[in-house]
Amino acid sequence: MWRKVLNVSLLHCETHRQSSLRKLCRGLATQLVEPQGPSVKTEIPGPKSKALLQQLNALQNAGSVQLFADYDKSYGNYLHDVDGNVLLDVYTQISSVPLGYNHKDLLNVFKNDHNLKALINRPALGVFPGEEWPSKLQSVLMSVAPTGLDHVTTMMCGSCSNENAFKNIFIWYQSTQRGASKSFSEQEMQSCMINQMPGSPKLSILSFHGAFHGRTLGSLSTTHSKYIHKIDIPSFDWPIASFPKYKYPLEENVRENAQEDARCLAEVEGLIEKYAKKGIPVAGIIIEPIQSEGGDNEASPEFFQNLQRIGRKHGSALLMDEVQTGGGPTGKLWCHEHFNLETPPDVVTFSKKMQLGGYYHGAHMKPAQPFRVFNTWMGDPGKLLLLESILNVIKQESLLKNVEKTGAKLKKGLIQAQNDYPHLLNSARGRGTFLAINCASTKLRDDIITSLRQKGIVSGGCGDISIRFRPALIFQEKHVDIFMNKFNDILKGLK
Ligand code: PSZ
Repeated sequence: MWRKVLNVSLLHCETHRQSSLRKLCRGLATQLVEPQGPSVKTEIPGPKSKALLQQLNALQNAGSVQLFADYDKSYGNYLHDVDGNVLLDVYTQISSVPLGYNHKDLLNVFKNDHNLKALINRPALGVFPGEEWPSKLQSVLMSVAPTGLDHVTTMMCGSCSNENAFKNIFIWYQSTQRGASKSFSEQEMQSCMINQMPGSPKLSILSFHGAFHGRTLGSLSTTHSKYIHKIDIPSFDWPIASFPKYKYPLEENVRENAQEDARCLAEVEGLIEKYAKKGIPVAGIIIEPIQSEGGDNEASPEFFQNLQRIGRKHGSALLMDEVQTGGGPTGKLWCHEHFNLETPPDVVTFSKKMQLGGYYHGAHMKPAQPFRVFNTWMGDPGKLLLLESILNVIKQESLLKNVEKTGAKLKKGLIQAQNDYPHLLNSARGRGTFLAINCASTKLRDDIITSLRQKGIVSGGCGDISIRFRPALIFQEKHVDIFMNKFNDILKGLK
């Protein structure tokens, strides 16, 4: 109805030849309003989604597709599907939509011709960057750089950010071994061409059980969340340590959880020593501030502080993978800033909510020669323009404060639910709106997610038994109420 009125008034505008009025009407037409709540008209996926699924399946394996969305109609916290269903989205494209759908400021970014040209004329940034690139990097990405990291390398996605960060760490490690001023030997230059030592050295990245760092060949060797990601793919022999598994509530299990930290840290140190002896030294340690795909597993600030100390003692760099945690959902732009590390991590990777991939790093990580970390696009100026607007909105609308407030309410609701249904739910946890809760079994978790979808809520699972929450930063307390009502209805039915 509202759309019809706007369309009619737009037509009316066209009959006037006054461009200012036309502009005003166009502005109005983009002012979609957020629905009051979800509305579900068909089973999900509905008939149209199913037909499209068939069409897509003829071209590729589309077995992971849940529904087809209508991105013209989707708005704010609500995802519309092609069957006319309207769903409250607490999953946001695997945690990658900071301002919800069709935010007005983002709709305006490419209405500016200059910005549109930056989008269309996508450069090979490593060779032909535009005049504005250095100043945009400075004013946008560096304005939110983690404390102490004054360099940035842009990339495409999360996997390739980690992948290139590994390369960067290996380059740094070898330069410390060789002495930065020394040039490559003839033997190194020749042997690397046939994947042999010493030019292709045996080095490793230590990762953690349950970790997810991407699916490209190098990053996949550090991913350990599900076998389906890894099976049939060759992997490096790199060390894998246990990630802490805490007992909840944290306040009641302080001693056990501290012991768990100590156990895992001892394992890290043991593995670093073992791999050094094996002739595959650990050049770097990669870790998520909160393990996400692996089940929203948290570790304490003390764990991270001690991990950094161990790395430093053995000459291994620390890479914080903030691909999923970065961009504000924990209440800080970078989750590791909750940990009070003694010194900045050596590398922090990002993607998802940040729109483009990449990594921040210290000056020591800057390769001495060009073309060592490089690809055609190396990021995307168009995405940086979107990020510029996103960061402005985060600041203007105090969205990190909003995340804290909304997250506190959601966490309270989840704790209440686990107290009411202790046989179904436990271990509510997380920071900001980056929250999760465990279900009594995998089947129960999957059933709850399916029931939520049928009630108009898009949520996601992680690990074997967890439901995770990854709403946009604009998620508000009223949305928490809508979610909790539906969630409690389902739990009541399961009693
Ligand atoms: O199944 C998948 O491939 C998924 S589901 C969620 C992700 C991937 N997350 C991506 C991710 C991440 O969460 C962390 C902590 N590090 C790296 C990645 C990889 O990012 P992309 O998917 O952009 O390559």
